[in-house]
Amino acid sequence: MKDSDKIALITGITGQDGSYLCELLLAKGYKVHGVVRRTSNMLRSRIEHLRRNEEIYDQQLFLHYGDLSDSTTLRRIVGDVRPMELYHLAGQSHVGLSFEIPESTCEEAGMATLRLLEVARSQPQPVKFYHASSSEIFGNASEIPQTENTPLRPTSPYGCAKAFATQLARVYRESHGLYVCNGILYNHESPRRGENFVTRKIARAAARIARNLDNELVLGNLESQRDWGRAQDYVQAMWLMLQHETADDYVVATGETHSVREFVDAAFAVVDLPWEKYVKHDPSFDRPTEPARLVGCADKIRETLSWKPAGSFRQLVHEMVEAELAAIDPRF
Ligand code: NAP
Ligand code: F7E
Repeated sequence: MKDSDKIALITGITGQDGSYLCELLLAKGYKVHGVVRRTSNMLRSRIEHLRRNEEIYDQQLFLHYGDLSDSTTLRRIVGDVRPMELYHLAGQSHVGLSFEIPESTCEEAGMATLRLLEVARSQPQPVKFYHASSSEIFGNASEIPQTENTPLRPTSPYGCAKAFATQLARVYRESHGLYVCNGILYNHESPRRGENFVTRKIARAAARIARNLDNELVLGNLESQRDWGRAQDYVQAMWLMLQHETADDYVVATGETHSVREFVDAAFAVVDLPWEKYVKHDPSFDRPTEPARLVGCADKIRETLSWKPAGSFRQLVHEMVEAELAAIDPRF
């Protein structure tokens, strides 16, 4: 089948990954359907440019109201849209917040995935299902780097919920023969990252301090290490997974780790400021528990699906700070 005959459904289309994935699929000629929640504010900033484009909106891109807690609506949407590919990305995605709101986090990341797997299983046509798993399932990882076979030892409510959903996806693949892939993605960032994730928070503060709009950046643990990649590369990996003949699980990562301190240092270097003067510590941003060193081995997806990430850590930091500077003053 040609890509231009394909229909995809994305949950979480308004999020960082959903918006990039939507653009990728539209560029391939897909008809893209997205599930959006009802909010008091109609502006959906990450996909607003697509919604305002008359050649795209309601021609190639269609939005449907739905919520992960509302299984009758989800079932109706899937039944009406009849997607060939279902990318399930929606849910509360902040690990730190999952300690504050564990029940809704587990409902969204765990139970909602089960509901959607059931919906996919009951469709008359085959549905290829992508589940947005996470490196957080490895938590206190028993080995470095982690692979698809590393045991699951999550250290946060978010990680527990993703581990539950990851195992369920495997069970549905093995017991019901459903085509379902777990993308075990390590942190991936972009100018569209939510403002309360550490990379965006740092990039935004560096730009605002440089333009005299702020005078400090308050952070938690500077020594935390993460394997940070580019979101645009990671949505390409999601698509590649569903193009393969057989469903499987794949780690998607750069294989490199950097500390929060290194990210701060690189971001402030872009605006040529000494970060030590502006960065303060507030223990309320520390987490009750942090995963051990999470670093992924992406050999399987590189070898099987020829996935290749573009760009380095320095380029990512640069891109994020430049985007913040441009948002303050588009002439730059
Ligand atoms: P994000 O920017 O936080 O986007 C989350 C999306 O889920 C938004 O579209 C949000 O809608 C939607 N959503 C949340 N709760 C919902 C609900 N109850 N009903 C319907 N929609 C709901 O997350 P992301 O960074 O794009 O990540 C996408 C997925 O990958 C998430 O499942 C995340 O846990 C997982 N993941 C992300 C990373 C990463 O580094 N980014 C790594 C591994 C796994 P609103 O716009 O209305 O809030
Ligand atoms: O934290 C430390 C914090 O919130 C990264 C999600 O996409 O990736 C993401 O989860 C590190 C942590 O991302 C602040 O303690 C210090 O060690 O940007 P983050 P995360 O928790 O790694 C995984 C793979 C996902 O699946 C998730 O959906 O940075 N840190 N100071 C801070 N973090 C935040 N947010 N804010 C701070 O002030």
